Order: sequence, then C-alpha cells, then structure tokens
Amino acid sequence: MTQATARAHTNIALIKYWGKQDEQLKLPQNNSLSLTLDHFYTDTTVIFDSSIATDDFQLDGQKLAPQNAIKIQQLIDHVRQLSGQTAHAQVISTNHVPTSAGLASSASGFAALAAAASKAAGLDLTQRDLSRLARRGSGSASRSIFGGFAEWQKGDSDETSYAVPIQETVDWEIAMLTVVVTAKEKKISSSVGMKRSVLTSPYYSAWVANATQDLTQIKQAIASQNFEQVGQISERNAMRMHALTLSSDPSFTYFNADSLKVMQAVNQLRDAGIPCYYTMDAGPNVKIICRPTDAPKITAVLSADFAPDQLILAQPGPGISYLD
Ligand code: 2P0
Repeated sequence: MTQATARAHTNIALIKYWGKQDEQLKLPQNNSLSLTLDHFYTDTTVIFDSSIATDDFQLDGQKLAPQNAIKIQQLIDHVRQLSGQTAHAQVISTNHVPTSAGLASSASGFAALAAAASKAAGLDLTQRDLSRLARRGSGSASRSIFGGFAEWQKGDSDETSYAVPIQETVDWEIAMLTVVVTAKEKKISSSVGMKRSVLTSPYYSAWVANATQDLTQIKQAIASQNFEQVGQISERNAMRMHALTLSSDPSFTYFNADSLKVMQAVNQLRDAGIPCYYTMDAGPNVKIICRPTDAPKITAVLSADFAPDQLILAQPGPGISYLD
C-alpha cells in the first residue's frame, strides 16, 4: 500500500481560457494567466491498495457515484498507465471552500489529485509534468500547480501544453474579494459553454487575437507591479470572454441581476477614487480585484446588499504542497 496527500489552491484567471483546440487532451485555443488564491484549497489523499477490489472516490465525506467520477477515474487510470501501478485506488478529497460559496473547485481539485496520485504511484514528476497531468482533469487545474501568477501556455500537443510560473511570490498589494451572489449550480457547464462559443460565436477569432494581446500587456503590468493596469486588462478580458457567451447561438450568459449590481458598485467605487476591477467566470459570482487596504471600504459598500459570508477576501496563495 502506498499513499500521498497533496494540497492545491484554486486560481482565478485574469486572462481567461474559453475554448479548446483539442477536447480530449484539453488543449486550449489561447494562453491564459491566473492568480492562485490562499483562501480556497483542496486536500486530496490517494491510496493505492492491492487489497481493495475497485477504485473508490470520496468527496467531502460522500462516496461519488461512478457517473460523477468519470474525469477522476480517467486521471487515476492515466497515472496507473504512466507508473505501472496495478492496485486499485482510494481517493479522499476535501474542499476547503467556505460553506456554499458556489466557487468552482475543479482547478484545485484536479491539481491536488494529480499531485497526490502521481506521488502515491511512485512517479517523481517535475512541476511541468504535474501541470500537464492536472490539465487532463480540468484545463484550469494546470495553473494551480504554481503559486502567485501563472501562465498556461497552450502548446499544440500533450507534451507542450502546461503552465509556467510568472511571479510565484507576489510581494505587492493585490487581493481578490469574492462576492458570492449565489451558490446554485450553473446551468451551462464551462466545457459545454466554451465549446458552443468556439463553434458558433462569430467573434471567436477576434477573442483569440485579443486575448493574446491582453496576455502580453498583463505580463508587463505584473512585472512592473502596476496594480491599475493589471485590473484594467483583467476586467476588459473578462468582459470579452462573456461577450462570447452572449454572441453564441443559442446565446447564453452567466450574469444575473446581482452580478450586474456588483459590477455597477465597482464602477461607482472607481468613480469615487477607489481603484477596483471585476472579473467573472462560468457563474454569476463576481471577483473584485482590489488592494487589500481598500477591501474594508469596498466591503462596507457591498454590505448594503450582501451578507458578511457572501464577501470573502483572498490574497495570493501558494502552489502545490504535500502534507505527509
Ligand atoms: C478560466 N474557466 O480560465 C476559465 C474562465 C471558466 C471561465 O477554466 O473543460 O473547469 O475542465 O477544461 O477548467 C473553467 O473551466 O474546464 C475555466 P475544462 P475548466 O479559469
């Protein structure tokens, strides 16, 4: 019996991944760039045990039915193939995300699974190879191998599509305030949504060209620790991603009335001299990019509409770690 436990933190993309060039290998259409956060993480233990008769997957204390564990099963099978390990696996995973925060945990989940499974199977993978392995579970997980700012380089094959660290230690002021507008499951998964955008949005090729420019500019802004520029580029990139959902056929959106309310509040705060910017992913929650010193003022304004447990402040977080 061999086992390992790994911890991975979630990440929020500032330059978004929205569309694949290869569905099977999860190769994206454009490079993306994210900030890993300290507040939200997943701990996963993988045990290869020759005395058990089937693979067994547990998430937050509940056994997963096989139909809900297909991507986990595929990743474990791939690790067995790479390592020559033949025993069945027990996978025990716990998400440390504030109760019903409604935040995607696939990035931290598949990064922690890749790290724990490969170590338990006796593979000694480089961070690059760990990123490639995590990518097979969920594209955004490739970035959660690294702390701070990370870029997922799209590549054009399994070997060349992985994340690299851009700035692992973020020793300047940048934070993210998550506004949990709803904890409900999204109706259109990101995989389904991005595929529809690639196939039907007439603006898709413009998105890819723009994202490439946004990426070059945000890397310069990060290197020079220019908070305002990082915020501005992130906000416009997020809105361009969401324009792809609106311009798909049939059209869809992840915005709801509360998302718009938060975006309006951010615009008003900015007009009042507090630099802050919004970004959104495949759901209605809004993440506000701000300086940690401004967070109390922003929280005070949003408290008129949202309860304290709907406003969660996170700072830049670390990459993968092993807990045993
Ligand atoms: C991102 N999102 O860059 C983008 C922005 C959502 C919006 O990556 O199909 O769970 O498993 O590769 O990684 C969410 O999609 O999708 C995502 P798959 P994933 O963070």
